[in-house]
Order: sequence, then C-alpha cells, then structure tokens
Amino acid sequence: MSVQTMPSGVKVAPTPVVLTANDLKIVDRVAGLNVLIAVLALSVGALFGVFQGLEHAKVFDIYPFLQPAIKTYYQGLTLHGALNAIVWTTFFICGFFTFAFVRSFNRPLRYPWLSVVAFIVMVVGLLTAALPMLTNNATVLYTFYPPMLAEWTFYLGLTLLVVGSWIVGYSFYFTYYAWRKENPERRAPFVALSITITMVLWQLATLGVAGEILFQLLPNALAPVFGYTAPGLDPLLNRTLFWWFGHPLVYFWLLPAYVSWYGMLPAQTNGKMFSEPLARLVFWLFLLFSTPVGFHHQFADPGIPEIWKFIHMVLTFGVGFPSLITAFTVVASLELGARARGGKGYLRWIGRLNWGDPSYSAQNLAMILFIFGGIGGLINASYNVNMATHNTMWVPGHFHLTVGSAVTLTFFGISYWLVPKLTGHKLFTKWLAQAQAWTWFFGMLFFSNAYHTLGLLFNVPRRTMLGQAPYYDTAWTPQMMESVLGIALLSISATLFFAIMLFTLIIPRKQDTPVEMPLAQPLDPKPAPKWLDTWWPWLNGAIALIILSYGPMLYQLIRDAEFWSRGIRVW
Ligand code: HAS
Ligand code: CU
Repeated sequence: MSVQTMPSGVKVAPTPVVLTANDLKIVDRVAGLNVLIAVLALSVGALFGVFQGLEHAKVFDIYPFLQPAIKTYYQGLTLHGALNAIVWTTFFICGFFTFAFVRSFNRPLRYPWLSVVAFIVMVVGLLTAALPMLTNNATVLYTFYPPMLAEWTFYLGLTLLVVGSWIVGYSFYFTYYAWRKENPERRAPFVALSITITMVLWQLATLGVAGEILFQLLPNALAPVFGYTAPGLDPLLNRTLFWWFGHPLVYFWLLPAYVSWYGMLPAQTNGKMFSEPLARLVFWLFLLFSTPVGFHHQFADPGIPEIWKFIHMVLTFGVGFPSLITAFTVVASLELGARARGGKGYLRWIGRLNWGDPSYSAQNLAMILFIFGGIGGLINASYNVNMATHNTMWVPGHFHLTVGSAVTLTFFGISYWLVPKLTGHKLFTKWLAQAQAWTWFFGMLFFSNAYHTLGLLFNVPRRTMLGQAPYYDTAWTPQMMESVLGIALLSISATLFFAIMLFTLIIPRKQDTPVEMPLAQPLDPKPAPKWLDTWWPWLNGAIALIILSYGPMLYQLIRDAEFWSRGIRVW
C-alpha cells in the first residue's frame, strides 16, 4: 500500500482496497457464464469433428442425413472450426482470466461493469455470427479467406466478439493501473501480470484482422444491402492481414494454459515455481515475438518476396524459444513437487506427481502432447519443409496436438477445479474425470499421428471432403482406421466431459474441503528484477518489431493492391 502525504505534511496510508464477497460475486457470475457458453460451443463443435473424421475414413457420411439443417460438409467444417477454435477458446479464456486476475491481485475490478458489458457484447457478437453460419450463409471456414464472401452479419458478429474481448482486456488494464498506483513498489503478481500481457498481445494481434474486416470484408459484404458497387477485394493483402492476427491467435489460446502450467499447476502437486523471473521473461518474449511471424502461414503464397518469408521464419524460431524455456522450467517446478512427495531417481519421481487428481493429470497429459505439437510447429516453420506439409492433413494433425490438446486438455483440467469452485458443488466425479483426461490423451495421440502420417506420406489434402475424392487411395486405409480409433476415444472423452460438467452443475453434492484456486509460490521468494515488471521496453519493442516486420510489406501490398476480385460464394 502506498503512503500518501497530506497537505499538513503528515504521512498516512490510504484505506486498503479490499476484495469483498460482493465483488467476487460479480466476477464469478461473469466467469461462470463465459465458461458455460464455452462448454456449450465445444459440445456442438466437437460433434462436427466426429462427423468429418468419419466422412474422411469412409466409415459413415452423415451429411445426407443432416439435410436440410446442415447443407454441406463445408458448412459443418466451418461450424467445427469456428465453435472450437474461436468460441470455446475465447469464452473459456475470458472467464478463466476474469476469475484468476482478480484473485491474483486480491483487488476488485476497477470497473466491474466493463466486464459485464464485455460479456454482453461477446454474446451478441456470437449470436450475430452464428446465424449466417447455421443458415449456410457463411460457409467460409474459420479463416474466412477472401475472395470467399460471407453474409455481412458474419463479419459484424466477429467484430463484436473481438471488440467484446478487447473490453475484457480494458477492464483488466484499468484494474492493473489502479493496483499499480496503490502499490508502486511491489512487483505485480505473476498470474495477474501474465494475464495482462496475454490480453495486450491479443490487442496487438487483432489489429490485423480488424483492418481486414473493417476496410475490406464488411464494405464488400454490405454492398448488396445498401445497393452500392462493391469496392472489390485483394486476396493477398487480406491473407496478410489475417495472418498478422492468425499466428498470435494461437498464443492467445496457448498462454492461458501457460498461466496455469507456471502459476497454478506446481501447487497442484506440492511444487513451487522453479523460477518466477524466468516465467515472466517467457511472457514478455511472447509479447515481443508472437506477431511478426505470420508469413510462416504464407510460405506458399506468391507475391511475398522470399526474403520476407525468410525473416518471418527466423522470428518464428525466436518465438519457439520461450516454449523451450517453458518445457524445462515447468518440468523443474513439477519435479520439485514430486520430490517433496517422496519421488526419487532420475525419472522415477514422475510416478510421484499428483496423478490421482484429474485436474492435475489432464494438464500434465496436455503438456506431454504439446512436446509433439511443438516439434511439428517447428517443422512447419522451416520454410522448405513447409512445402511438404502445407495444406496437407499434417496441419490438422499439428493443430489437434496444440489447440486441441495442449490448450483444450489443459482447459478441461482447469475446469475440474474452476467449475466446482464456481458452483460450490463437488466434482462429478473424480474417476470419470480421470477417464476423460486419459481417453482424450490417447484419442488425440492416435488421431494426430494418423493425420500427420497421411499428410507426410501421401500428401492427403486438408479441408477436403475426402470421402468423395476421385483420387481416394486404399493405401490410406491403415491411417484412416487409426484416426477412427482416435475419434472413437475422443467421442467417449468429449461425452464424459459434458456429462461431468452437467452433473457437477446440477447435482449439489457437498465438497469435502472447499475448493480454492491453486496458486504456486516461487522457490526463491526474492522479488523478480524490476525490468521484468516494466512494460515500456517490451511493449515498445513489440510494436517496433511489428512495424519492421510488416510495415514495408504492407506498404507494398497496399500500394500495389488491385481490388479486382468480387466476393464469391463457392458453397
Ligand atoms: Fe502452429 C499451423 C508453426 C505452435 C495452432 N498452428 C497451425 C494451425 C493452427 C496452429 C490452428 O510455421 C493451422 C492454421 C490454419 O488453419 O491454416 N506452431 C508453429 C510453431 C509453433 C506452433 C513454430 N500452433 C502452435 C500452437 C497452436 C498452433 C501453440 C495452438 C494453440 N503452425 C506453425 C506453422 C503453421 C502452423 C508454420 C503453418 C502450417 C501450414 O503450412 O499451413 C511453436 O510455438 C511451437 C513451440 C513449442 C515447443 C514445445 C514446447 C513443449 C512444452 C511442453 C513441455 C512438457 C514436458 C512434459 C516436457 C517447442 C512447453 C513433462 C512431462 C512430465 C511427466 C513432467
Ligand atoms: Cu503460426
């Protein structure tokens, strides 16, 4: 608490800002509603995943039976991508963050109504974008590449969803600022700081897609509504703006998992944060390097000079670095815990981790899958090797290990303490939750192994209704069957998750001991150095790197833009 000097010269401490039960009530309500929407979105999104996988393997094509509700495979694929990758993640993150941010600062939100407004704007955005997707008027997949053009409400809805998530961030920034003024000398607590960094990263990232939607997609989509001539689209410019956003988007998904792995998970296995300063450094490095790497999604795009692809490749290896630090420091934090629990030996300690707790085991299993997902990412990022993997089934193999496992399985693990905490009910039930985590782990292992192999060995294309492809090859059958095994396990797992969530919500079983948010303590209680608690070098560095890595290319793309393309409906 800072000391204030009164006009009389007498120094008095200001009244401490206390976090009351009433403050927490609003926070928990907002967090709970966000998580509820996230889980509902995932339940529909995951179902479409099953449909797609079975179609690919020629096991069962459900699409004729879904008529007229769902018109095409591609409509299903759009729903799968948008509901899982955008809605499940964004809502879960906003809920989890709101909950954890306030607890970490132990201070009420500066303007709680901002968080309420944010949630409302996000829900309105979701509904506005969902309608055209459900009516087959926005079958543009989750990347909505022009010149495909959806109905305007799709873009409006997306805009509102993103603006809502910005407001979540603003609510945090005001609170952060207020806390800083009250505590000028203290280091911001790790969880609150890392959450704020993630939201700032998101703010910078979304500027790209905001430019694409506001200046290109919406004006073109609105033309028929208002009867003016559509200004036309430049696909390459738009893809570039999209991937400015698209890569940091994956860190917006991943970093909440890192918040938990660093700041919470060690406490769930009697461990400590091996190095709190290093954990901060990792988040600052993500702020710095997440955005200036987008061309690694455009290695195959003509019109972007090789030198820029090369620069983004080098920077991509830069952004792999904080994850490598994470691999070592998080494992060290967990090892401390395992040894405190009596673990011995070089590797035998692993058995002493808190595997009996589903919230813990889900997250540890997520980490293990991320080793493979991360390696695949670095392979994708290697410019020349990308030519072998790009647009093949390898890519869905990669992202089911990252967003589908590292992130989603971690969020399942978090839900196993967060939902009991929010409802006050005991988790339904521990062993089912264990089964859920393990079936997801093995399901994703088989599924992604199969898809990686299909892509690499046979160049099987992604985003294609393979069951109908004239080039379908029986040589794919072993991997397709492996993927079906994965899908079967994933279906069981997803069903278990929704059942556990539902029954935890509706059955008021009393908790043995009240659930609290796990909070890992640093091994070394010495405060982190000031430069790891200071925004300006990192934030300015991030902005400078974005300008340097995108400025010249965007200038050229805008200067030479030819808006020759009309928006088209290919579905
Ligand atoms: Fe990626 C494509 C490169 C990470 C998601 N990625 C995608 C797409 C998605 C996605 C959705 O360079 C498809 C986009 C589309 O629709 O077209 N990705 C990378 C790189 C990383 C990476 C370099 N990706 C992610 C994460 C994602 C994600 C995270 C979601 C959350 N990705 C690419 C590239 C493409 C791409 C190209 C374009 C492909 C193409 O051609 O289209 C890196 O961030 C990865 C670094 C990670 C590591 C792993 C560290 C491991 C840790 C775990 C430690 C745990 C241990 C276990 C040791 C180096 C931290 C302990 C166990 C005990 C028992 C204690
Ligand atoms: Cu990327």
